[in-house]
Amino acid sequence: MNPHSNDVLDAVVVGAGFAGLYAIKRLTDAGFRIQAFESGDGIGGTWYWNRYPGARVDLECWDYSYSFSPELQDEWDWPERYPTSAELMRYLNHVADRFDLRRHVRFNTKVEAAEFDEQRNIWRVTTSDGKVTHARFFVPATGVLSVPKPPEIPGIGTFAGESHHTGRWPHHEVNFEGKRVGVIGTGSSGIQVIQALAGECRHLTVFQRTAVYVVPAKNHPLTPEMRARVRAIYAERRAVSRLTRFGIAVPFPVESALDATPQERLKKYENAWENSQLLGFRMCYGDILSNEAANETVAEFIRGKIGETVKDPQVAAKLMPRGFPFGTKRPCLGDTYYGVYNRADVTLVDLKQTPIDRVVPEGIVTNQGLHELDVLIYATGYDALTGALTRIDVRGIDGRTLTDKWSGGAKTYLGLMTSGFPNLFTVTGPGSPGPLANMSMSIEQHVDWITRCMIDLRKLGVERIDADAQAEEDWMQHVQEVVAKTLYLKANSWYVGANVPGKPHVFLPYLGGHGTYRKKCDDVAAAGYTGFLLSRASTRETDARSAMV
Ligand code: N01
Repeated sequence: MNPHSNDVLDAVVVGAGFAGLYAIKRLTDAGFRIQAFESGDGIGGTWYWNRYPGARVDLECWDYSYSFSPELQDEWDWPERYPTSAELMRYLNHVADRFDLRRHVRFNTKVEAAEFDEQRNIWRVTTSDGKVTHARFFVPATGVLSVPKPPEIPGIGTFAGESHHTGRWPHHEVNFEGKRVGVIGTGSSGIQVIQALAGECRHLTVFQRTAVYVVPAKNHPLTPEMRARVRAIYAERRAVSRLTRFGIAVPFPVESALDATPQERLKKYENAWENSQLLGFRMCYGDILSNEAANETVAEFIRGKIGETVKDPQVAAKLMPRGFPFGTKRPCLGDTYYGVYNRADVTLVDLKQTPIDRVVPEGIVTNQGLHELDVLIYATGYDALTGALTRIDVRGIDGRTLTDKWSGGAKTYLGLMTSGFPNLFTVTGPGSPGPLANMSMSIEQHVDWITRCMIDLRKLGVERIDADAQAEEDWMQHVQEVVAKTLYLKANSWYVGANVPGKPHVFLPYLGGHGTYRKKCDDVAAAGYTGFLLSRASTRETDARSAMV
C-alpha cells in the first residue's frame, strides 16, 4: 500500500468522550482525514459508562467544560454548580451535534490492536468488527479512568442478586425499592452512590476499607444572574485558569499553614468548609500538600467535623481518615455524606476490623458473619492512567508491545509520546498533569498541542516523530523529583497504581502544575520539538528541526 494513498488516513482517534470529541474537532478543522472509534453505542466516554445514582463531576461546571468556543460557552445553560452525569451527557451530545462530529465516529467498535509499520511510517489499526484502518498517527483518547477494576474477592461470581460496577453502570433503571443494598468502596464513586441510595432502599450496608476525607460540595442550582456573572468575565477567567497549578482560576497560595495562628487557620478552614469546592482546603495554604505538620492541621479539622456530625462516636471514629495525608488520595465531595451514618437503615462495616471473607449467593461474608444483600455495588475504582492503553495490543518499533515497555512503570516524554512508538500521541497520558488538574482544560491543551505538532510536521514533510529515549528518561526523572517534594507518595492511591495488584508502583501524574507544564510543551514546540526525533520520508533520520527554527 502506498502510504500517501487515500487509503491511509491522517489519524485514528480512539474514544468519543471529552478528549476524543475535541480531537475530532481540532484535527478535522485543520483539514486532517480521520476516523474515530468508540466501543460504546453513544457519545460521552466516562460519562457514558458512569451513570450510577448520584454520579456528577466534582469540578464546577464553569471549569469542567470546553473553552474553545465562546459561542458554546454562551449558549449552554448549566442548571447546577456540579453537573450530573446525565447533564454532562446532554452537553457532550450537544457538542457532537453542534459541531457535526458524530459522522466521524464508528460506534460499537473497539480498537483491539495497533501496529506501527516502520517501512511506511503508518499505524495499522485492527477493530472488533474485523476491519483494518491505516493512518499516519494513532491518537488514543481513551481517558485516564475508563477501565473498571473489580475487587479480588473470592466467590464474586456466585452472588445471586444484581451486581454492578459504578464504572459500567447498566443503561436500564436499577430498582432499589425494598432492597438490601451493599456498596464496596468509599472513593469518589462510592461516596456519591452512598449518598444517593441512603433512604432509597430497605437497608444500605457500606463496606469501607479506607476512610477518606469528604468535604462539602455546596452544590446548588444556578440562576440566570449567576450564569450572567460568570459569562461577563468568562474569557478572563479561562485565561487565568490556563496559567494556574490546577487549571482553575484560583492562584496557589505561598503562605505556610504553620505561620498562621490556630485562630487564623480555623477561620480559613471554616470558610473553606462553608464555601468549599474540591480544591478549597488545598488552596488555604501553600504547604498543605508538602508539609506533614501543615497537612495535619487540615486533617484534624475535618476529623473534628466528622465527630460533630456523626452521632455514634464509634461509627465516627471509623469514618475518620488516618494513615495518609489529606489530599494525597483524591478527596471526595459530599453534602450529606457523614449524616448518612446517623440513619437506622445504614450500616458501616469497617473492613480493617472485619475483613471480607467471600461473596456468597446471599450476600457478603466477613469474619463476623453474613450480610444478606439483594444488590451489590462495586465502587472499587479503575486501572487508572495506563489501563485503557495497555488493553489495546499496541506494537511499536521492532514489534515491541506497549505492555512490555511499561512493565516496570509507564514512561513518556511530556505525557505526549512514549519512545519506540512513533506517531502515537497520548492525551492526558502518564507523565502529564492529567487527573491532578482540571481535566477538560488538560484535554484541550494536549489536543491543541498535538494538532499544532501535526500541522507543523505536515508543513515540513515530516512523516515520523518519536520521543527521544533520553529526553523521556529525563522527563520521568523530573516527574519523580517533583512528587518527591510533596506528600503524595505517603498514600496508596491509584495515582501510583497501588489499587491494581501487580501494577508497578510509580507515581504517574506530573505535579509541576498545569500552567508550568503548558509553558514547557509550548516552548518545546516553538524550539522545533526538542526531545523529539523527526524524520522525513526519504531520509530516515533527517533533522527537520533546522527547517523550523
Ligand atoms: O475509585 P477509587 P472511584 N475491598 O479508586 C475500595 C474520579 N471520579 O471510582 O482506598 C474493599 O478512588 C478502595 O479502598 P482503598 C476521581 O478522580 C470522580 O471512587 O483501596 N474495598 C476505595 O475505597 C476519583 O479519584 C468523580 O483501601 C476495595 C474504593 O474501592 C477516581 O475517579 C466521581 C477493594 C475505590 O476508590 C476514582 O474514583 C467518581 C476491595 N477488594 C470518580 N478494592 C467526581 O467527579 C478497592 N476498594 C465526583
